[in-house]
Amino acid sequence: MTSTDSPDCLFCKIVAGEIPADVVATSDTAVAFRDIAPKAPVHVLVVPKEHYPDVPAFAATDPAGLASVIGLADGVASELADGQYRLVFNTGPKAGQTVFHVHAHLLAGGELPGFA
Ligand code: DGP
Repeated sequence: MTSTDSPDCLFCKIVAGEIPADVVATSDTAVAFRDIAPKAPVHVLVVPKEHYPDVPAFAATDPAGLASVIGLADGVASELADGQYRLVFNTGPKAGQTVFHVHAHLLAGGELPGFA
């Protein structure tokens, strides 16, 4: 499934440039843009251009694409922060996933609160 196969998907529309976003980096296969409701000094969402609903579907179908998302996130963390970061893939509504186009939350900048 490609991004254009999901016309109602918010992040497909951002990837397509149909909805504005503060894009901080792109690659051939992924786009990184600032989260609209940041939870850290640097809070960027990194999404593949192709549409997958969540990270297990993405990993099962395109593991190289998942590696590319992580690589783009790493580069953004070095560019906008000090290269130390947290990556979060919320998976499923009970875990807080609200947009069903796989996305990595890149959280960085300053001391991040611990969890668990
Ligand atoms: P999640 O809850 O894991 O599905 O994360 C979805 C994130 O998407 C959430 O942190 C807020 C962000 N978000 C929602 N709508 C928009 C939008 O229109 N633009 C941007 N940049 N971020 C959005």
